[in-house]
Amino acid sequence: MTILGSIPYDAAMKEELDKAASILARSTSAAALTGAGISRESGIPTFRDNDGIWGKYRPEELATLEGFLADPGLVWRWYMERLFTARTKKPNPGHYALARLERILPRFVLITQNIDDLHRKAGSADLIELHGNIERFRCLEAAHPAEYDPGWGEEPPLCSCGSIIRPGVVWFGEQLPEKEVERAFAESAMCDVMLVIGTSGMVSPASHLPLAAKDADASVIEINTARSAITPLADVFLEGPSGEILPGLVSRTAEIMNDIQGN
Ligand code: BJW
Repeated sequence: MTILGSIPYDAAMKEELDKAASILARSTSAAALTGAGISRESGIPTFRDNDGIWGKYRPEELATLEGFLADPGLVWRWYMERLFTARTKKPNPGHYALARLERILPRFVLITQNIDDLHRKAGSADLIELHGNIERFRCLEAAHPAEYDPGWGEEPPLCSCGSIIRPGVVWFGEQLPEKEVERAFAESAMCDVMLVIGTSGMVSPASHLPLAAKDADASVIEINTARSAITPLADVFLEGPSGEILPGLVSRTAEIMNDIQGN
């Protein structure tokens, strides 16, 4: 891994950014894995930073099936509040840059752990949502999908089958959606470069995807405001906010692609 040494920060950063852009510009199959950090500049808190969600709330009470069964109303109200907040948030330049990357690279798939829908709002089309989506709901017993209804109240509503409706997100101890997780591992094993953006790499199985990419000889480019569990794997580590770094990285990638094509 190249680390930023004693050379001035801006020069070292430019060199790293060029290196990352050059890898991306030559890729034939790219993937990205995003986490909560990419949405922080949209005003959505992360989970494990100092001001993160798990510093204020107990995951075992709010993000497990056991917690939901113990107090369905508490969990329901928490997700409704987060749903209404998420709806007021807009994609930031990092989300838009990834949507642009999908348009310029020959092949690009975006794998996200986020439930906030901001990648889709930014225009990313080939999107794998590993942990569900805050806009989706299903019933507990039969997994019948449910559409959000503005008439819903403070307690989880009932499905037509009689079972209670739960948020369509993945809680701790639950399996990830099978098709999504299978495709995410398949894409990771076949990509030649994986961008890893704004994730602490603490939660499995998502945290295994960069390893799967690395095992298949892909380059790993990480963008994060701090070192993470993924950093030791990274070929290039771009330290800083993704909303600032990604637009420049994608523009530089487009320039190099143009040069390669002789334009
Ligand atoms: C920036 C930035 C900026 C900031 N720019 N960067 C023991 C018991 C039970 C289970 C387990 C166990 N040990 C392991 C497990 C498995 C468990 C797990 O991994 N737990 C670990 C925490 C230990 N995983 C699971 O349970 C998963 N299921 C599973 O494995 O099934 C099989 C199984 C079953 C039973 C037993 C064992 C295996 C399911 C995981 C579900 C995760 N769900 C959540 C909540 C989703 C719904 C909701 O939002 O309410 O998903 S938890 C939360 O963490 C959320 C996230 O998607 C996920 C990952 O977090 P992320 O995105 O990495 O955020 P942070 O906050 O951690 O990091 C932010 C990063 O951004 C930081 O690095 C910052 O520096 C950076 N950053 N600003 C760039 N501007």
